[in-house]
Amino acid sequence: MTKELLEKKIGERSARIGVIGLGYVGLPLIVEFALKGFDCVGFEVDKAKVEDLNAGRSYIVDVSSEDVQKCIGSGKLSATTDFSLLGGCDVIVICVPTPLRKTKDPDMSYIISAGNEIKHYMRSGQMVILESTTYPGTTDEVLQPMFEEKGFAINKDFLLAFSPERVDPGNPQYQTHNIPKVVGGVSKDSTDVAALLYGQIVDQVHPVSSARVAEACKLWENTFRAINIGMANEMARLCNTLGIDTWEVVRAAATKPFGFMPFYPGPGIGGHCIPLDPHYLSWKARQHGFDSQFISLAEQINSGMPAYVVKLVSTALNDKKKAVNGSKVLILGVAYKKDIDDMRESPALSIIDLLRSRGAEVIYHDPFVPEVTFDHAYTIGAGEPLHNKDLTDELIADSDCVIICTEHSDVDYARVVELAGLIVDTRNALSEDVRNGGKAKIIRL
Ligand code: SAJ
Repeated sequence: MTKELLEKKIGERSARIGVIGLGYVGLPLIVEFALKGFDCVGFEVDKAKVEDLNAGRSYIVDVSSEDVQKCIGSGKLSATTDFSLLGGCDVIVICVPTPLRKTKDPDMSYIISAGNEIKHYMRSGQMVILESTTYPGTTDEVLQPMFEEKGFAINKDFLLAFSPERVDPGNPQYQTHNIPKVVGGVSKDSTDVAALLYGQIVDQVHPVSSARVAEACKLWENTFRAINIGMANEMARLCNTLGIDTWEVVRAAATKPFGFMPFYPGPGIGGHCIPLDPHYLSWKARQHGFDSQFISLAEQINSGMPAYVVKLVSTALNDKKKAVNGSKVLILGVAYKKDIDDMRESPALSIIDLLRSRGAEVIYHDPFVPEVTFDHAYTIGAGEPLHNKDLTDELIADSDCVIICTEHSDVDYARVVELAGLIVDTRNALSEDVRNGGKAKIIRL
């Protein structure tokens, strides 16, 4: 039976592991398995990634090129675009994107494409694990029938499980090995063997009774964040209305040693997870006639923050008898969160678009992001990329308003406060001393 066969191979680390999708989830995962001595094959549709990896170069901030070189050099890791090699893998982990369509419905095309590749080359004795964040039911409703259509039977011929990824890009404290791994199979055998597999590379594995529980767990985690960030953003607007310092309130509330977890207001939420994942849950719920009000309310508040920031800018310029139209606005930090280079769903894109559509000249400085491109979803500038500008004294002094969108660590904020006339700080990046050290008028969320 597949269980015994795979348990033996995993135990003696002779199991050959395939990972489909070598992005911020798949690459750290496959490198962990390769460093532990498993023979690994990474499957990618992006030739450039394959070439980088086989040349020993990492393109993911949390994976060192040294580790990639070690794995490639030892022959434990290779990357390929040739999906026929899937047939030679004992375990296949799917780490492909799960974006939203324009209609905010799940885009399952990447999972289905990966499933079809696996199905095409499938042989008896394999285990498939899905890590991509998706709605409860995907593993047993979408993937399992694909493999059974080919005449394979669960447990007898294959095992199938879901294990949510929990990568927090740029987090120096938590990396693959010390983030507890939730694992749920479509059968007990699947749960047991998937738990055994992950136990080879992570300190703590948490088995659950089904793939659906594991899928729902991930969405609960990220929905929890989206809703609490939404609450922080609404509280910021409420405190602003009452003339209360939001950040001082959150800092004070965070002194409560139990029953409270601080979240902070910001210019909106970015990344490929928090803005999107809750919609996978609400979409599935709607299929069963359940309307999740919290998810849609959080989306409404969070997606409204860029416009709120632009309103703050407009009011502040107006107080200086300036219009947005014709003003020069400098954006500090455009990545979706601090000290990373990822632009996906970054609220800075919406802020830039709103300002430019109102006639402002917008420039940006972000040491992590050399170029920003706008697709046709934005009002103007589609196809006309913006390029990172060096943070010179002139650039700061010439701006009518500086917006701190992302609080990267390596920016000299004291110099910005000294030279700028007006600053809108959406991240509380400016300490009280820095705020008091310069002449700039400072507006905070
Ligand atoms: N944000 C706020 N206020 C906050 C926290 C975050 O405005 O209090 C914003 C951030 O600036 C960012 C967005 O929300 O634009 C998402 O931030 P995030 O910290 O959730 O970061 P992600 O999306 O890169 O990673 C998250 C993981 N982060 C944490 O748990 C801290 C985790 O939820 C998941 O492992 C990951 O998404 C994922 O891949 O699902």
